[in-house]
Amino acid sequence: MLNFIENLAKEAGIMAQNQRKHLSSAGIHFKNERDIVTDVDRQVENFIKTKIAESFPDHAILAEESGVSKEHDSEFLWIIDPIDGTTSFVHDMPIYSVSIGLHRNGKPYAGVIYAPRLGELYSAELGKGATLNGTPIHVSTRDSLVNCLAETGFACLRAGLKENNLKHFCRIAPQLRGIRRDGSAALDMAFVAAGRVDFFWEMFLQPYDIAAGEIIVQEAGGRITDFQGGNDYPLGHGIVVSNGIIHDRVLEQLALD
Ligand code: 2AM
Ligand code: CA
Repeated sequence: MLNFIENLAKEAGIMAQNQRKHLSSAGIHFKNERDIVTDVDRQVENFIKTKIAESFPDHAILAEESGVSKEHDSEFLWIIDPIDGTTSFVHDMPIYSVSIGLHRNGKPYAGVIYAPRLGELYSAELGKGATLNGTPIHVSTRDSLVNCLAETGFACLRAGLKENNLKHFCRIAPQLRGIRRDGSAALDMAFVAAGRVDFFWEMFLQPYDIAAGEIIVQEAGGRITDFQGGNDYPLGHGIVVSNGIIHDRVLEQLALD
């Protein structure tokens, strides 16, 4: 199964990278003023869905651009973001990815994130560990904020939401070694799994932004909660992804006003 997902994510990522060369302004559409989708997002999503349907016709699929395609009573649900980091993709910045997650009986079962411009394939299956380009990965061991490199994002700003992440950013950023805003929640989670980044937090993400990242982080030994330390993520309560050691310190900071 994992082999199938890895090959699919790679093929999809290479398709996205190749099609980027032919993207013109006519291929860029506005979901709203700030939220863009390209013809390539749709093409890659259709490709992934078709391949899954060919091999697993009974499985249900949830995809960013087309929603839930089938309400089967299948135990399997595929959760797809054809391009995570569409803004970077459009601007020809390299940090974007294809994210394919698979749930079994409502729980993360497998996931692959492929970043074609980075040449990086992150992959995990329940109970089998997480890998980057085939090499096992594990979260970091850094245990104080002053030694941490963090990632965050501002999906809330694009959605025009009043409750935004800026106050958290202003409070937490000065306490850290460094902070990055790379614009792909899937890759932000992969970077935590690989031990490069010690934690990541964001508000108002969607299930397709985090489905593949969730199993990859879990299998790499990390921890994922909402801002209150519970399991109600990503919808409504934000998401905190960490090496586990620094997690409670981050929750404390997010609880401050
Ligand atoms: P996308 O590129 O697939 O839209 C950046 O902060 C992260 O938030 C990216 O993973 C981006 O995914 C996601 N994002 C941006 N705007 C969003 C929105 N309105 N709803 C959900 N996710 C969003
Ligand atoms: Ca997307």
